[in-house]
Amino acid sequence: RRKLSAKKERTLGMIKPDAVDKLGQILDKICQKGFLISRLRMCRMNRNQALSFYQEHQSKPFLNALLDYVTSGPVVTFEIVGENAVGAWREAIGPTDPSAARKTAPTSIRAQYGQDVTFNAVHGSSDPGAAAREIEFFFPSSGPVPPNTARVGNCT
Ligand code: RTP
Ligand code: MG
Repeated sequence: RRKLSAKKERTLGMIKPDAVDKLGQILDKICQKGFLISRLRMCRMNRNQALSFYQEHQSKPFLNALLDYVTSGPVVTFEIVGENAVGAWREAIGPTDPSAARKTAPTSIRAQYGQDVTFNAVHGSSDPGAAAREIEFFFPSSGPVPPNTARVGNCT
């Protein structure tokens, strides 16, 4: 029986450029953990798009390294739908720093696929408000999502 407090949520997940060559393994792991992916696309962000996506980090010392990283190649982004999706997905990816993840959350995605605190393989929305904004960023509700057919599209 569903708990009264259980609420269906949405969150935005992203496989960052350095982990896209492990796409199959990471998607397998996501499915094994029981997540439902409702929409998914592959695209490449330009610097302005990445800055907009990471606007909460505008004044952080790691901003430029982060923008270099996420624009270095295509990303695979997806919407996850389910009870407590935001928190459950954050838990599944593990702590920001993969070396910490390997100690405290060894079965997490960052423990297995992350390299270091910058190159940490995956993203997860931090809260439901950020999730709504980030889902709209990659899956805009007005206008068609640009088709990515023969080649990887730009994230416009
Ligand atoms: P994310 O947003 O990607 O899910 O990661 P997060 O919440 O765990 O970490 P956040 O603080 O939001 O940082 C966003 C991304 O910036 C890079 N980063 N580098 N000290 C550093 O050099 C540093 N800290 C964070 C990571 O790629 C991180 O995921
Ligand atoms: Mg974050």
